[in-house]
Amino acid sequence: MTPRAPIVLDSDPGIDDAVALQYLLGTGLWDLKAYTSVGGNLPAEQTYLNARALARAMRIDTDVPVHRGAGRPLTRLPYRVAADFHGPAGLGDEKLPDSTAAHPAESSAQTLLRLSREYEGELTVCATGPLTNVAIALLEDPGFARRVKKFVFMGGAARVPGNITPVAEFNMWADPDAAELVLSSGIPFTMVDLDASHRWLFRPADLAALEAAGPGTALAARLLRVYMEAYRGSGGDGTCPLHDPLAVGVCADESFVTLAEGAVIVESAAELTRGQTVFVPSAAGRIYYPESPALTARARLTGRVALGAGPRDFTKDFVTTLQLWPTVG
Ligand SMILES: [Ca+2]
Repeated sequence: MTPRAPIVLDSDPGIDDAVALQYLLGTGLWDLKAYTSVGGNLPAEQTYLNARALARAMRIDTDVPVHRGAGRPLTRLPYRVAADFHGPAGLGDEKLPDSTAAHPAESSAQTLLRLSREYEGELTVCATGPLTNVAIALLEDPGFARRVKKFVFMGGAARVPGNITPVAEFNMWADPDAAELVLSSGIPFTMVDLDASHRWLFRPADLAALEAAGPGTALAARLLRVYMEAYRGSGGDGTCPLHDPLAVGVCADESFVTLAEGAVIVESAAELTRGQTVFVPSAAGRIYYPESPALTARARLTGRVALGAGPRDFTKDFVTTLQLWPTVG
């Protein structure tokens, strides 16, 4: 049997973050070394409490430490509550009990740094919230970028509209300075953006399958029902995207998406286009900004960007895999 690979999930739970954690555990592929919370969908203290409660509900709180993220974005005002999509406390209508685990002194960013040293060249980092913690780790030690094996994040919109402004995806918008710092660090990144996540939808039939699967998926089904209603309320068709779970899926199998090589430059100066992710494809082989040596150099810091769905059915894998990790509550 292949040993399970070390991973950190850096997350701002949040409904889709919550089911992304259950999906990660269900795959059986990963050795989850830490669950590092970050502010985003909610203020940092609430995402930390939600992460602890989820760790308990998923029966990992005695094995996997949960860490507290930075109290605010790098330069912006504190995170606010995205209650429209995630409910007033971030997890729909749930009131999950807190874990009884001790509160670790180590912050999320410190944990990322420590694990990047302990598992140099092996560690996968999956981020499903704003990139504040990862940016702080890089500010503390730029070597973080070359020690991680792979950095996969949910965020951005390469060629499709945004979901918080016409051009910006929420995670990139919430801390654009952090995002630009991370994506210009040389870290080997894979961006799982709206271009891909809006292609793998969770449908009423999938919800029915989870509801029929018994108590182990009841929490996920209740959360996803709220999430689907939120999307319906904002003009959706009764389905919801699987943003954060897809990023976890891509950590193990890139065939869920179609990838292209290129730079992603995040707008962090202008307010109108704050958090816009400008995708500069490598394939074209041309220089897009000949009059700006800085942008020309920046465009050479490339990674992999999801531009659409891939051949393997992610929604199907998600629904099956959740059932392999029953939760309590
Ligand atoms: Ca998230």
